[in-house]
Parts: sequence; structure tokens; C-alpha cells
Amino acid sequence: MWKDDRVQGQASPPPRLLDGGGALEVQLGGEPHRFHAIWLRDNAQDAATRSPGNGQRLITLLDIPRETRIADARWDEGGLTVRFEPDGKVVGFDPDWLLSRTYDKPAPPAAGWTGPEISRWDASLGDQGPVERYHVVRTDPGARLRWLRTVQRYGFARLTEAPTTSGGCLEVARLFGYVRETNYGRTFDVRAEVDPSNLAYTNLGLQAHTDNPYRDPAPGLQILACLENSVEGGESIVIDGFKVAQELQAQSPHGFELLAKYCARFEYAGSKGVRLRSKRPVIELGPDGELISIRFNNRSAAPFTDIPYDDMADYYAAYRRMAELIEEPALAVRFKLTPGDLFIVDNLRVLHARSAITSGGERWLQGCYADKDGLSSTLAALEEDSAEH
Ligand code: NM2
Ligand code: OGA
Ligand code: ZN
Repeated sequence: MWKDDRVQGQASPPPRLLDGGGALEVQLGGEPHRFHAIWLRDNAQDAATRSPGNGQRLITLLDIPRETRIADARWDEGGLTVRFEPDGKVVGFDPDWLLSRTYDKPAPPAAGWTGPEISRWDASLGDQGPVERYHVVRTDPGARLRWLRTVQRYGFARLTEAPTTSGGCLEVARLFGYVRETNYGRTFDVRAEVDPSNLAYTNLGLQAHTDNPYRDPAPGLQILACLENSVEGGESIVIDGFKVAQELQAQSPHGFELLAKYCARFEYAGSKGVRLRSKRPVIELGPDGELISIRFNNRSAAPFTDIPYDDMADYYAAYRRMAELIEEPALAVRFKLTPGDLFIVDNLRVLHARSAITSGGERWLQGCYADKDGLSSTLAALEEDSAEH
């Protein structure tokens, strides 16, 4: 591979210095790409800049002269070899490494965009959505990779034949990361209780929601496993909040803007000693307009006090439109959990609901939360392993 790059490098036109060495332009993957001198120097991969063992940067920005420029750049045995001034440092860059880190591209599209790793979905995702068998995912790294890719892409996946014993959801979390303990416990039991600390612990239906938006940060993942279910009703419904946001934006760009621009408030104060409060938008965008997360939970929405009087009526209209979209059967995947079934959701994206429990019998779900970084990290590591083999 490296040899081919060298051949490609030699065949490419020589790098061109720009702005008196403040930047350069190189051909990579058949396209011209510009890089700034300071960016290249800061991202040098040599052993004096980055620890070869752990890859961490050994220097600070202040160790790089402010007036850093490119004195000379050419393709040779070391890939793209760059000599910087004033310090005379020479650094080689692997063209593949550069190609996968280019930044000389058009600005991101309009607000609400998502990256290529995300696919938005509706009811056509399938009757019950993507599913794998627990013991296969547990024992076969290939199946685990497939399952984690699914979670990343759709923010939702199911498992069957999972343990029906208490603590099973912890085993599932261990497949990719770490449990997030909260005031509800390391795990929580979802079943009807006499004096419920949360409406989840009743037979009521629950409108589609993301869990715990009153937390900072809100849990990134939720696993809900079924241990018993002999009731009528109590069906599970999941909806892609990113799809909902997209539909809302198409129908009402202004409504989308309002839900992204102003913060809502969320609160949980349902048990002694717990007063959880947050102030975050229902649709959260990054500074570059990327759709980052959805927070929606009727039970724990607090009075909104951060929307100007003049925008409140329109804000509520948009909030209602979103609530209507969430009820759309065409957007929802619906299924009934039986013992041994579980599902995982990206809790900052996919909403889940349950229909009311309408008969006697036993229904016992057990859940836990986990952070998303653990899942992304395990997924990336498995991707790297599978690329090497
Ligand atoms: N439980 C099930 O976010 C919520 O309040 C939904 C969460 C109590 C952990 C319920
Ligand atoms: C929850 C919840 C769904 C269900 O506990 O957060 O949404 O099916 N439960 O009981
Ligand atoms: Zn919930």
C-alpha cells in the first residue's frame, strides 16, 4: 500500500507553496487539497511530537513558533516531506493519513445535517427493526461489530435470547462499554408499583420520549430488557428523532429553528433528595449545524422560561407539530417484547414509547443506561481489528 502511495505521490504534481509558505496545496486522491503550515506542524506524527506508544501529543502549541512557515515540500520516500522554518524541522506525512483528514472542502450544508455514519429511518426499517441473537453477539466479534454498527447507524437495535435473569442488561452493556449509574440505580426495574417514583413504574401508556433529559449529560444509551411479559398492551414503539427533526424542518423551517434556537427546561423531583434540572434545546445542533441530539419527554418538561414572549406561541406550535409527528405510525417501529428480548436506543436520538397495560399479569422490564463514548470506542477498535485481518 505504501509503495503504491509513493508511486502515486511521484506521479502527482509537486506540492505548491501558497501565501509565502503559510500553506501548501497537494494532490490527494486526484483532488487538490490545501493545508496550513501551522496545521501540518501541529499534526506532525514524528516521535518528538507524538509519543509513539500511546499516540498522545508531547508538545503544546506554544512549543511551535508563531511564525511557522513551510520552507520546502516535496514527494519522496517519506511521503510528503515538509521542511518548516524558522526551526528547520523536517516532517514526513503519509498521503493516506492526510487524505482522510483533509479540511479544504465546502462548508457543511444547512442546519440539521448528519454525517454519513447515520441513516434516518421510518416504519420501513422493518416490523421490529434490526435484530441479532445475544449469544452470537457475545461470542462472535464479527457479529458484535455488526450489531454495534447497527446501533451507530440507526440508534436502535434489538437482541433476542438474552438472559431473563436480573442483571442481564449489565452483561449487554459490558459487551461494549460501561454502565451509567443514576439515582434509579445501576439497573432499574420497570414494573407497576404502589407508590411509583416515576410514571414509568405504572400501567400507564408512555408517550414517546427520550429518558432523563433532566440530567446533565443525559444518558447516551438505554438498554431495556424484558424478563416477564404476560399482560395485554405494554407494547414498545421506537421513533427516529432525527427523522422527526428532518420532517419538521421540511414542513416548518421556522418551527425547526425555534426548537433548536431556544432552550427548553426539564425537571425530575419525584423522590426525596433528588432535584434534577436541566436547560437544553429540544433539538440540539452543533455550532456547524450538525444535528447532535433530541430531548423530548412530556412527563419531565418543566415550565419553559427561556423563550421570548414574542416567540412563545410559535414555539408551542412547533413543539405540537413535533408531538404530532411522533405519533405518526408511518415513522414508528412497533413490537412487543417477550422474555429474553431487549432493545438498545441512542437516547439522544431515538424516542421510545409504550402502550398502556390493559390487563392483569406480570410485566417486568429491567433497564440500564450507558455512555455513548464506550460504544463508539469499542466499535472503532473492532473496525480497526477487522481492517487488519
Ligand atoms: N426510569 C425508568 O426519563 C424518565 O424519567 C423515564 C426512567 C425511571 C429510569 C423513566
Ligand atoms: C422507561 C420506559 C418503557 C416500557 O422505563 O423509560 O420508557 O415499555 N419504559 O415500560
Ligand atoms: Zn423511557
